[in-house]
Amino acid sequence: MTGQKASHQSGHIVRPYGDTTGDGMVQLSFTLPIPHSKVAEGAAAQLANKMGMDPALVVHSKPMGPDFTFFVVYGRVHHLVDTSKVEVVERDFPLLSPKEANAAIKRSLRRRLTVVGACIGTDAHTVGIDAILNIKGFAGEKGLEYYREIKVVNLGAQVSVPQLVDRAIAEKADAVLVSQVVTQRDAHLLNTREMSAAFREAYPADKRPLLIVGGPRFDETMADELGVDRVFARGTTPADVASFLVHRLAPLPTRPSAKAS
Ligand code: B12
Repeated sequence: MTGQKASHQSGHIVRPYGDTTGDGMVQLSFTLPIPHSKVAEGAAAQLANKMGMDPALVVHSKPMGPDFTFFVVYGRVHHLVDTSKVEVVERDFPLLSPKEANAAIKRSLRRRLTVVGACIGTDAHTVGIDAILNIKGFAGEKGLEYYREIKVVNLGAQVSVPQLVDRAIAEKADAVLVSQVVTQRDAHLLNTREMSAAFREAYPADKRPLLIVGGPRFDETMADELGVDRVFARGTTPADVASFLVHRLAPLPTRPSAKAS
């Protein structure tokens, strides 16, 4: 289950806004492998034109070493955006406070819920997973370590997939939380697929822990493709994750009036 892929229902057509409503003005930045020069600026404008910006104005260009130039281009696009065709993963479970999450776990599992977290592969960016797990938390919310009914095992950075599987088995993990921040050469996708395949091999289907992956450049609609139960992207807070854990592992009895808001 990957959450609801919801599309916006209002059927609204919009265009970008720069100086006046609907004028179509956008700003784009990129780097070309050309030394800083007039020709480089012309090349940047040409690229922007080919991308549909017309007119395209190079408003900033800066040498990045001797052989590269960084540009900011400002210009008009003529495309329309139809918000009724937008597909996103909406939260399809209620957002709980730590108190509510603890109570649900206690009532449903009658033991603490164990999560094992790590940055896998060569990724050393621990700030994101720590934001979710460490007691100090993120965005004014306490992390999962603050939840009395959640046991957190944070393995830190550069954990190999076999190490992660072994530790998940040893800890009898209910959920495994993996962070991937580096996306060069699709490392985040390759590592996640390797991880989910290893868990499927190591566990019988009905015993496998919940697999959750997160990081700023993930596409939340890709859970099925990556073989995980949920993908969380930038801006995720600990309560989002705790609420999802409860929803999947310690569900509250359904109340007809409960809304996923
Ligand atoms: C801090 C930082 C570092 C620190 C990391 C320190 C540490 N202990 O984490 C240091 C200096 C070590 C570092 C090193 C490198 N970095 Co760096 N780094 C950053 C930086 C500036 C901030 C990242 C960060 O901390 N964000 C704050 C956290 C809170 O946000 P977050 O990670 O997105 O997490 C949130 C969500 O995504 C989500 N989330 C994240 N993980 C998870 C997991 C789960 C389970 C869940 C539910 C949610 C979740 O929840 C979090 C809270 O909302 C970014 C640029 C940027 N501004 O983002 C570059 C950046 C990530 N680094 C980058 C690079 C290239 C590197 C290096 C390769 C540089 C080099 N050439 O050496 C090395 C790689 C080291 C390695 N082996 O991984 C690139 C990656 C580019 C790419 N396409 O992959 C970036 C984007 C910079 C850039 N623009 O080039 N880096």
